[in-house]
Amino acid sequence: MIKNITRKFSSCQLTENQVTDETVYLKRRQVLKQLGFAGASALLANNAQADWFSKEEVTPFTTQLLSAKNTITTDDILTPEAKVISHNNFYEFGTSKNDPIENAQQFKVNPWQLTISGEVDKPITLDYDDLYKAFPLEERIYRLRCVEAWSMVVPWIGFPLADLIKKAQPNSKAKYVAFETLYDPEQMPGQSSRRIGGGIDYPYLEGLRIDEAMNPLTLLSVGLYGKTLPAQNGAPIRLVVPWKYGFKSIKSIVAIKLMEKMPPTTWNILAPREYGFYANVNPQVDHPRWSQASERRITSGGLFARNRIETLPFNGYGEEVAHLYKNMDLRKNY
Ligand SMILES: Nc1nc2c(c(=O)[nH]1)N[C@H]1C(S)=C(S)[C@@H](COP(=O)(O)O)O[C@H]1N2
Ligand SMILES: [Mo]
Repeated sequence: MIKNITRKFSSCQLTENQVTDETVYLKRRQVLKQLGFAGASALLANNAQADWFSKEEVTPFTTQLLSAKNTITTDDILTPEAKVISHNNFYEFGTSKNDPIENAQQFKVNPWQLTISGEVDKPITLDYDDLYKAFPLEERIYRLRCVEAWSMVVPWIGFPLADLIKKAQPNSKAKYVAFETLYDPEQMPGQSSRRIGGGIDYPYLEGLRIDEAMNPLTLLSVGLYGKTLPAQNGAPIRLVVPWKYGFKSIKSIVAIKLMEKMPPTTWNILAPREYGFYANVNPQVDHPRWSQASERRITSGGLFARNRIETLPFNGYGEEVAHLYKNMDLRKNY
């Protein structure tokens, strides 16, 4: 299921199709055609972010295949891009799955500033361009498992969070990492209305233990499907922690702070009995209101409608991360 291969991208700002992967996208395009999806390109033509399979010519590889022992991909079938960018949780733009794609289109991501501060010797500020240029970008195909029991398979583009943290030189007090989403009620309607924003106290906050943050799987993502990240997926930069429930993968990050104490996190504050700080994907521990033993994999639908699958411990990434939790009882919720 897991292969030790990743595609590395040269560090440059991504533009549409600049980093299209032939093997994946051409194949999918053929599959879609065979299934009679040729007309789908017309439906998507209005959306510049969504037309990779409307193009007759696909830009040739700008990527190199190389083996990298710390990065992984999967053989799982990718969730179609049109679904990845239209079925979202981003409560700052509304609580329905289709609210973010509708309400985030005017979201301004440039200029942007991301600061790394706290228990570090070298605080860092990344400006918009730095997000794409400061570190080598690579593609990671990860499963994303939402606590609501649906999942996707997404080809992210980004760089390991560890690269950034190392550069900031954490001191010996740095035990946790806190993350904060932009607070801008004028742009984010959910932040100015509790009804639209689902009653969350914004800004959205998340956190990891330092060893989780430094794990090679933990990614800061700036793109997906070979393009810059759409606003609704957390532009310009979001976290992806594939072995944890999706709510840990905080979007549109403006601040990363190294901390001595465990930081407060949004869903844990709101409902501590339902959402732990760790929130590792765990089929043995049900949500108080539903089972976590299985999940609905979001696919192209139709012919692939049989998509109820078993949920795997750590979302299938146990080999990479189970050692981080040796001392924890996996039958309990954390
Ligand atoms: N700032 C912020 N980050 C967020 C959320 C949110 O509402 N606000 N939702 C989370 C949840 S519950 C999930 S499942 C993922 C969804 O990411 P996607 O829309 O790219 O699939 O984003 C997470 N990050
Ligand atoms: Mo989620």
